[in-house]
Formats: sequence, C-alpha cells, structure tokens
Amino acid sequence: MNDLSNASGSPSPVPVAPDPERLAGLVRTWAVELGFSQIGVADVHLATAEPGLVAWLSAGFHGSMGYMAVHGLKRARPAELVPGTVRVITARMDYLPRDTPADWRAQEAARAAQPGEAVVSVYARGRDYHKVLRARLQRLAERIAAEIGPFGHRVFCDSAPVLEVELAGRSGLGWRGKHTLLLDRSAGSMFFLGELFIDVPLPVTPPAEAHCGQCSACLDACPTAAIVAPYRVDARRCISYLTIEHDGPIPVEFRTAIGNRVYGCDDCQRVCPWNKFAQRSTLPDFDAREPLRAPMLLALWAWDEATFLARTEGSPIRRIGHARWQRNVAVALGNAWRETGDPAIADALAAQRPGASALLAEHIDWALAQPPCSRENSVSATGTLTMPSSVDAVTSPAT
Ligand code: B12
Ligand code: SF4
Ligand code: SF4
Repeated sequence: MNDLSNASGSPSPVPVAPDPERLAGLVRTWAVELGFSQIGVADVHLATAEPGLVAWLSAGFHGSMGYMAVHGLKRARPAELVPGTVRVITARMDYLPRDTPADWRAQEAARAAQPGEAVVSVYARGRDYHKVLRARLQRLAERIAAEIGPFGHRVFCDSAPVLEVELAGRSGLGWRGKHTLLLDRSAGSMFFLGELFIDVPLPVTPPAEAHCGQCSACLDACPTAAIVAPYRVDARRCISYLTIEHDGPIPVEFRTAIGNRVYGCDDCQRVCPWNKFAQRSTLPDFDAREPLRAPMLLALWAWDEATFLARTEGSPIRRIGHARWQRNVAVALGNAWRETGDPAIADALAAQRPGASALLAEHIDWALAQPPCSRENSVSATGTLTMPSSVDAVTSPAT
C-alpha cells in the first residue's frame, strides 16, 4: 500500500482505475458497509475558497489556534499537502448515539437550562471520532487497493490542514449552513467529516443545493454572538473554542454565557430546523458513556486528575487535560451558584481553592464572586428549596 506522502523508490505511473464509474459505485457500497452515511468525490482545486480562509485568518478569528495559521494556503491546496493527489474522497458519518430519543433537541435545551447539570457536547459523549473515522477510512483504502492494486492515498479526519467542510460541500455531501457547518436535507448536521486523498481520477460528484433560505436561527441562538455574520464564525467568541481549544483563562465577558456547558456547544445545531432529520449512528462507538451521559456539575468537580484520565479514556475530552476541564467546570459552577444560590456549590468551590493552580484559583474566585440569586427563594442543584449553610464560603473564599 502506498502512502502518497511516503512514496519511496522510483515514481510509479498514476494508476488509472479500470472503470472509474464502476469503482466509484463500489467505493460507495463499501463506505456504507463501514458505517459512513455518504461519500462524494471532490477535485483538488479550491482556489475560490482561499480568499475566505485568508480573510478569516487576517481578522484573527482563529485566536490562539496557531495550527490554523501555520500552514497558510496549503490548507486549501490538497495537492501541495500530499503531492500526487488528484481527487479527494469525502465521507460523512452520523454521530447521534443510537438510543437518541425523537425529542432530543428539546431534551438538550432543557438540560442547558438546568444549572446544576453539566452539558458535554453530543459529539464528545462517546469514543473519539478521530480514531473511528481514520480507522474506517483506512479500511476503505485497503478495499480499494484489493480491487485496483496499490495506489497512492492518505486518510484525514480533523488531523491536518484540510478544508474539510469546503471539500465535502463541493462534492455534494451537503451545503454550508450559516453557522459554517455542513448540513444535508435528510441528515441535518450532526455528522463528522473525513477524507481519503487519492491519486486515482475518480469522477467528481456535484455539489448540493443550499437550503438555509431566510432562516437565521443559528445566528440568533448563539449564546456568545460568535456567528458574527452568515458563514463567518469568530472562533474567539465560540464556546467550543473557549472550552476546548483555548488554553489559559476564559475571558470574563463570556463566562456567564457559557452557562453549564463544560465541553463544546451544540446550540447553533440544536436550533437548526434541518436537525429534525439528524440521523442516529449505525455504530456503537458514539453511544454516550455513562459518566458523560447526564452528569451533574458537582460530580464532575469531584474528579481528581486520575479519575479524569480514567473516565475519559478513548474520549476526545481527554486531550484538553484535567486543568482545562476543571477551569470549565469552575465557570459552570459559578453560573450555577448565581442561578441557584445552592450552598453546596459554594462549599465545593471553596474546598478546592487551597492548592489550586493560579489559573484555577482565578476561576474559582470568579465563580464564588457571582451574586447568587435570592437566598430565601433559592433552588438547589437537586431541585429543592434551600438555605445557605456557609455564607463564609461565599464572601471570603479560603486562600
Ligand atoms: C477550526 C475548527 C473549529 C473552530 C472554528 C470553527 C470555524 N467555523 O472555522 C472552533 C473551535 C470554533 C470549532 C467549533 C466547532 N466545530 Co470545528 N473544526 C475546525 C476545523 C479544524 C477547521 C475549520 C476551518 O477550516 N475553519 C477556517 C474557516 C476559514 O473556515 P470556515 O469557517 O468554514 O469559512 C469558510 C467560509 O465560511 C468563508 N469565511 C469564513 N469566515 C470568513 C470571513 C470573511 C471576511 C470572508 C470573506 C469569508 C469567510 O471562507 C471559508 C472558506 O470557504 C474543522 C476540521 C477541518 N480540518 O476542516 C472542524 C470541523 C469544522 N468542526 C466540526 C464540529 C463538529 C464543530 C462543533 C460543532 C463542535 C462542538 N459541538 O462544539 C463546533 C461548531 C462551531 C461552528 N459553528 O463552527 C466538524 C463539522 C462537521 C460538519 N457537519 O460540518 C469539523 C469538520 C470536524 C470534523 N472532521 O468533523 N471548530
Ligand atoms: S457552537 Fe455555540 S458558541 Fe459556537 S457558534 Fe455555535 S452556538 Fe455559537
Ligand atoms: S439554523 Fe437556519 S440559517 Fe442556520 S444553518 Fe440551519 S437552516 Fe441554515
């Protein structure tokens, strides 16, 4: 099996598929067998996407995601990234857990409004998608090789400078919504994207028609106004960036809006009318793991580093590390403290203040400084009316 980037020895001629149409049909069948919902074939000419990428970077919308800037326009030039590439097989895989109820969007909205509960983005409740998609794309490549012989290829899933949404859109996997994600009439947007760069000239598949129309639900719903205009996301404002990608303190201006989201955000997708049609995964991999299905904030706050590592084994959450995780939970607890006035929250925050890192200590202090709702009428994280047990913990956190 050749890897385009690692080809060694004398250059082999670009293989020509015996019958490109027939091969494309076979690839489609194998992809579905491997758990993909749809595949397309894109060419490698993304020149018209370059000005948008440049404008986004120039505006500084990537924030501290240095990896978005460092490769420059290579991100829009697949044949520069992997010489020899003439086509990109694009693939999408649905990720709603198999037991997702019909009213999942209403249930997610309800959870987001429960301050004592923690919300982990739906995509991150099961196995790390990078591993799932890459392994299955590799198996797809092996089946192609078994049919046509060795060919140049390389698989990607959110792992390299690749304009994944652009490639998928051009090859008909859906249209770009105003929130910038790809969506499809029969599948909404709750799917991941992956690619197989190949040196085989398969026939390209045409783009899909856009169906956002006059809708602006995603822009209106974004808690931090991160979708600054249709098709433009300022990542620095996005809760997904702030809770996952961003290291260091979360800017104070966004902390209240983060609410109880401790990892990622689904709001712009949850409100999208097309996600009525979002599909369940056919694989068990994305089933929600128990500690992340419907966690309470105080339970997550009690995780020490060893517990964090054990509970997030094989999950995408693991890569943010325990320090960022605690930072996120502290913000959510601050919001819960303000909303509920539940003294158990203030006590738990104060208990971790001694010995906290400078980063965490600052977030705990912020959380404890939130003006809690009326003490007389406060509702605890467990839903019962309550009175504070420790006002000291609120007004003078242990230092
Ligand atoms: C960086 C990144 C992020 C960043 C920035 C998001 C963004 N919109 O760029 C952050 C951390 C915020 C993020 C969040 C999320 N992400 Co993300 N992310 C990526 C990543 C790695 C690169 C995206 C990228 O190239 N951005 C660069 C900008 C330039 O691209 P763009 O926004 O698509 O913009 C195009 C146009 O809109 C236009 N444009 C944009 N801005 C501007 C500005 C001006 C002035 C002009 C003229 C034009 C213009 O030009 C661009 C080129 O055509 C991709 C994986 C990949 N390698 O592609 C995943 C990816 C896009 N993310 C994904 C997911 C699932 C998410 C989240 C839903 C996760 C979550 N639940 O928390 C959220 C959704 C937030 C959102 N509304 O975008 C999936 C999306 C799958 C799908 N159905 O589309 C991807 C494809 C990963 C994957 N392999 O599945 N993500
Ligand atoms: S993921 Fe959340 S914060 Fe980011 S753009 Fe969508 S709604 Fe806004
Ligand atoms: S919410 Fe509306 S505007 Fe946003 S992506 Fe969905 S259909 Fe398009």
